[in-house]
Amino acid sequence: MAALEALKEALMAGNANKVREEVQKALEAGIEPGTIINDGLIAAMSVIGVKFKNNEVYVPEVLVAARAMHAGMDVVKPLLAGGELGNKGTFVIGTVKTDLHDIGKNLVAMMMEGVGFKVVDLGIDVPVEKFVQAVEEHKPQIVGISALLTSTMMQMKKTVDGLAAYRDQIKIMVGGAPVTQKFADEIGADGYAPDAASAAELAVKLVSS
Ligand code: B12
Repeated sequence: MAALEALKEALMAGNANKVREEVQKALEAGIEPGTIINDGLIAAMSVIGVKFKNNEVYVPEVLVAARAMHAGMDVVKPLLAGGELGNKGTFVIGTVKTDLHDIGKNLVAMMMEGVGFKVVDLGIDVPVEKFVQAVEEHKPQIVGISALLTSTMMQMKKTVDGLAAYRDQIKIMVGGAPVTQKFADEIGADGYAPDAASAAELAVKLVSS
């Protein structure tokens, strides 16, 4: 959508103030919050994700773009409660025990909020028991597990195993650079996605199936 081009450019440049301004302008122009999120914020963040994969941008650019996306989300989020995106339920997410990477997890969390989930972020270095406790407490529809190190992938399996008693209540999604669809199938996860935008699409599919 042409009206969102300036917003997308500001986000890709990591200019949080400009993103806030452009979101405000888009709202004043009558563009729906859901459209601003999907066709503006998420669309631009997806471009950054692809550029990162192709080594055209690096971690600092990803971080400033993510921060700019947050700034934009903060402006639209209050308008979403009960809005057109609806309430998809609760999404619990965390990075597995002994793994301290959280940039990708945070992007996934943000995208989930964008498509209407209430997100409970358990942070990094999350032991199996903490995932279990969060399921007991928050009764989520989906649990997302992130791992960035080959050495922590088995921790992901342990987490899936640890949640066995809840599998009739929750769907489990896994992701992170070393994770593949094949690995996700092997450890018995319900879903895998290679990036935050497809993770959000898959989550919506999982709760509506
Ligand atoms: C930034 C970074 C760090 C930062 C982390 C900062 C932070 N706050 O996260 C710091 C410096 C702390 C770090 C530390 C280490 N790191 Co590091 N790190 C990276 C780096 C450069 C980028 C990772 C990243 O943020 N990518 C950007 C995000 C957007 O991508 P992403 O995480 O893949 O997430 C996307 C998808 O995977 C998916 N996704 C992610 N999570 C989930 C979850 C679900 C449910 C779903 C559906 C999808 C999904 O969606 C995301 C968004 O699109 C990578 C190299 C690389 N190019 O990937 C190495 C890398 C991951 N690190 C590596 C290593 C070895 C380490 C250290 C062991 C280094 C050391 N010797 O100290 C430590 C380990 C610390 C620990 N215990 O965890 C290796 C891992 C090798 C391996 N195969 O195991 C890598 C690949 C670098 C390398 N080539 O050697 N690291």
